[in-house]
Amino acid sequence: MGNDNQTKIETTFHSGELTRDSYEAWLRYAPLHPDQAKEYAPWCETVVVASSGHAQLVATACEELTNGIGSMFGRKPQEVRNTDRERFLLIGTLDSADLQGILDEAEMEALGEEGYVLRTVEQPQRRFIAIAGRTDKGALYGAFHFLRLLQTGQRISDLRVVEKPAAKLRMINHWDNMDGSIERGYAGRSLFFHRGTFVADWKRIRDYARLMAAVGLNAISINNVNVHETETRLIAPELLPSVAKVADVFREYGVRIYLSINFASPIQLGGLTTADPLDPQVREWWAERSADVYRHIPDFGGFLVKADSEFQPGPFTYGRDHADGANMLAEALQPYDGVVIWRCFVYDCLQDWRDRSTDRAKAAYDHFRPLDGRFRENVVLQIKNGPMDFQVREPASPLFGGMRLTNQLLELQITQEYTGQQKHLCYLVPQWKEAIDFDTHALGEGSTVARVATGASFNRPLGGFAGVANIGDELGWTGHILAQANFYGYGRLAWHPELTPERITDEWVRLAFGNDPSVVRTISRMLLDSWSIYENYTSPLGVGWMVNPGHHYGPNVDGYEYSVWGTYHFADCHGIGVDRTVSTGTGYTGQYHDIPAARYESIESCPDELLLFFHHVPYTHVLKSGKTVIQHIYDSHFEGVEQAESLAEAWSGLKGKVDDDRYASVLSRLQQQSEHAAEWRDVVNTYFYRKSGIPDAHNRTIY
Ligand code: GCV
Repeated sequence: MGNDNQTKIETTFHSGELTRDSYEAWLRYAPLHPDQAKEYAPWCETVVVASSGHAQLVATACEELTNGIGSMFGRKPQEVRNTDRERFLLIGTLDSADLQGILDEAEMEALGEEGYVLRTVEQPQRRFIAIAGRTDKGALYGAFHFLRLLQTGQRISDLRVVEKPAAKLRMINHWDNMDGSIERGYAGRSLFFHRGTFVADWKRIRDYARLMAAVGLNAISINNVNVHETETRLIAPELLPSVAKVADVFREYGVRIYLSINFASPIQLGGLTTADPLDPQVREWWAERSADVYRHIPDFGGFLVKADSEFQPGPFTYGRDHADGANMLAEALQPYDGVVIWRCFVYDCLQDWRDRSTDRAKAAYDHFRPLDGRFRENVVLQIKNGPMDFQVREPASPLFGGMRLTNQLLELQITQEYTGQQKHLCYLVPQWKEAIDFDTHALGEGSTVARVATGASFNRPLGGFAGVANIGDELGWTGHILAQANFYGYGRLAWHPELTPERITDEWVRLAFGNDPSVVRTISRMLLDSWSIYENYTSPLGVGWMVNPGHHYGPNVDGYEYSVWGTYHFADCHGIGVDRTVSTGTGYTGQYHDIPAARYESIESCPDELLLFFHHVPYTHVLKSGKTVIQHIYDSHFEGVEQAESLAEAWSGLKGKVDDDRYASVLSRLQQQSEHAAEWRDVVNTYFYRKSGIPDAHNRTIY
């Protein structure tokens, strides 16, 4: 099994389709610079394993450590139980005899279930680096951290690292269908499914689990939240053994498996006449199904649910609300410590343009805020970062901080649905960081989305992050090789939301491309600038959408304006933007707490980049930048194309400094991006020139 897959991958590497580097992503473990190897070698020749009792993940950690070191030094370390060497690595759990006394009680407590220490310990006769967790999972994360230090050229002779994740749930959502397609997937077909069955490429899945664990991710849902007929059967007896096999592979890396379920399963699968969450037969059906799921997968994470959203079934059909629906499932999972992750992406997708008071942005808050306090403790509400749908620029969702008695999870989209579909470079870490750092003011200053979502603000038992995967079966995982940085960055932020985009970027570039300063500088700059470049040549000033409906690629200013989906920018010959104020608009600004509400309500204090999200203004309105809205649209679109071209130029300068295959693959996408950026510029500028009749102050070509 494993060998077949190995052969398949080897063959493809050698055929030159893509290098091993792109497959290995941030776990390349490239040979070290000789000076670094010399500095690290005395520590890294021997690994001592210290664990008490059954600790499966310590074995995984040890395997990672010895393989990683072997690859970087050209020689694997010796793995022993005891050593008389002067220097060595000691990996394991803190309760083992060798690691006793390294931390005091309080420090131990602070580490939690998944934390770890990396500590250089000096004892008479021996010095060692302890890589240790309170649990074996902590030790695994510690091993990956230590390997990262070596790969990125950090000092290790005086380590005092203590880490624990900010959030309990650090999850990946796959939108994979069992026919092998991926909804909004841009990197090939599903890793899990093919023609209605399981791919069973265990080597590949294991390598994916490694990539996840290396950035601290601990949960995965493997099927699309839009659950079709075949996927409904994933919780049925005939498919559960296969799900269990996938779970076995992820378990080796501390990742728990979840399934998206169909709320109407009792009807479609169970043959009942109703899926009413208050019906005793329905409740019993879910209890039985859950019991069966746990018979197959004792550490199953739980169910992810998209209900009453975009034509998915849900409790509304029976006159029940989301709390009734979620609680019914939560009750079924409770005996096994399972969790219900209930999505808040609920809105009227057929809103009429004549109805100016209905506002899609308000929908999630309107539906869920009144239910605060009604959800069981093992329900988590999954909320998209913004109130719309992963646009290039949106304000943070006011549901964060709007609820106090409900567990919450921040949903981010790693896959680039509206942000260039992995043809364009659009590094989203800076965007996510803005959402994470947004101050809801729910408990006064400092109640950031990060603190709310991780449960810290309101002392909630559960919380965290869910990222929609950008992964497919292409050898480089993400289509655009530089889009790997989005996956990496998501994992790092989910672990540690306080990390800066600069720090995460620097890490990723070093791991993926090595430590050559000019390479690190160039690629980091490209990544960090790319979101704002993409924004420049696409939808201006927070207005969003303007993409082709359906597939969401390429410019179409009125694509949604005149479609049945009801998502508007209201551009006419006088002005553009959506009035979401309390005083004259839809009232959306009133969903925020006082300080952000006031900031967005007033046209004077509303930040330029979100102006058209909150206000309808004439094209001649003068921004804080001093430009009129129309001139800003022209300037940013001309500039965006030049910037996109400069990305390709910057990359060209790396020829010979990065491997040829990744070089060529990225270059061709950057060239494509420049062409598409020019198309965006021309379509958007021409549209607004003709609507407004106002010429460009610099008289550039506008068709
Ligand atoms: C999985 C957007 C996407 C859909 C996606 C939906 C969701 O509308 O275009 O493909 O469906 O969000 O998040 O449920």
